[in-house]
Amino acid sequence: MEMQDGHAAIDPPDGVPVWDVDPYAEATLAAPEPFYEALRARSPFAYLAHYRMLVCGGYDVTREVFSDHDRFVSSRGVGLQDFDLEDPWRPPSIVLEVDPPYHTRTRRVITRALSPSAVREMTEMFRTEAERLVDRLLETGRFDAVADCAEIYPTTVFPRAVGLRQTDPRRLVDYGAMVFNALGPDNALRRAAMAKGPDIVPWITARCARDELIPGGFGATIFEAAAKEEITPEEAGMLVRSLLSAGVDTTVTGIGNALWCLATTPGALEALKADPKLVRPCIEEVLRRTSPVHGFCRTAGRDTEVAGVQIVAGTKILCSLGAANLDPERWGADAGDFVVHRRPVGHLAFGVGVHNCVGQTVARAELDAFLTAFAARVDVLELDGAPVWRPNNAIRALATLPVRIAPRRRA
Ligand code: OVM
Repeated sequence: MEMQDGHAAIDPPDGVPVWDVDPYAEATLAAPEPFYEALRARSPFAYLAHYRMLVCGGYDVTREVFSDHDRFVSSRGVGLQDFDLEDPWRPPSIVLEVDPPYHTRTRRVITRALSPSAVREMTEMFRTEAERLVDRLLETGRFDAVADCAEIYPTTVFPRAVGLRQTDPRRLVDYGAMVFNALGPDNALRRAAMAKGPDIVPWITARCARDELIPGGFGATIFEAAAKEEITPEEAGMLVRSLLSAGVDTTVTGIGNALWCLATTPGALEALKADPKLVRPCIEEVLRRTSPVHGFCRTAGRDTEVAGVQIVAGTKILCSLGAANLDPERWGADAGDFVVHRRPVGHLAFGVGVHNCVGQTVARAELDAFLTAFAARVDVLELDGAPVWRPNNAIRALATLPVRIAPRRRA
């Protein structure tokens, strides 16, 4: 068997267009919308000549592949590498990179740790910290919405919600970026991220020990399941690692992308200020419009067919959540616009199916606390320079977003 980028090289299935685009090129990652449109034009699938695998981005087909865990497995990795054929860079996640029935057992524990009632206990702390941060930003007036805001808020509240005794915002953000870059090919982004491993990975691993977790947090709940022998203590540590992998860079990205949407859409902040109940739909529209996690792969566990295309066992399929979330066939002709009133039910930003984001209640609560505090205090939000995107093999995030804010509209 021929290998390509850690997976079996497949031939183009009948009827599937061969395409020489590189979805992981930094220019594509930094400005993905033209790629998304060209991808949807090739629906249901295109063959990536560069990586000898499939890609999809139409809403219906992406949803079908992503939600069918029987045919399209996660246990062989959700990046380009096929874990049946190559060893992953770290022990696989026991919730992301596994299939039912094992997945059902670990997922149950992490679902409990991040349940709505567990998150509700954190909302007061989320709100207090959001108000404190926005007040500080208003004193400055001009700042980088990424370094001075989006990276500050989750690294303040999330380690406390997990119950970490020790924290390090830089390492937490960089570990997330590393885990997500690892899902791409062996490109410069992945290599630069991996180079930070020796500094970050031992520190992260140490944070996952039972004695490092304060009672009352998400982490302690996971270790309670070990005490009840639902999972082993080793599995508990691995699930805490999942919280630290998926809980920081994603929400940092969500807040940065939310401020980008508000700063670049006339009238959006005013609409939020006029109706605080619009914060929740606004969060969903930010997620749809910007897809903080832009794509994950699945692997065909057996020969199958989707939308008339024959797919052979072992085929890697890149599912472009970003493309599906902007599909005009699903969202209408204005799919590319940020429409704060849209209520985009069914967006795929948190995935779909048994692997759908288990932390989405936490993510929404953080975004809600932050945007509620922001809309209540800030009357003017303007770009103060050009936004710059930070390419990542699986995350669509900003590097910098210079903004100016003011508490009162100028005369
Ligand atoms: C994990 C995990 C879960 C979701 C996303 C993620 C790729 C990692 O369990 O480690 O980032």
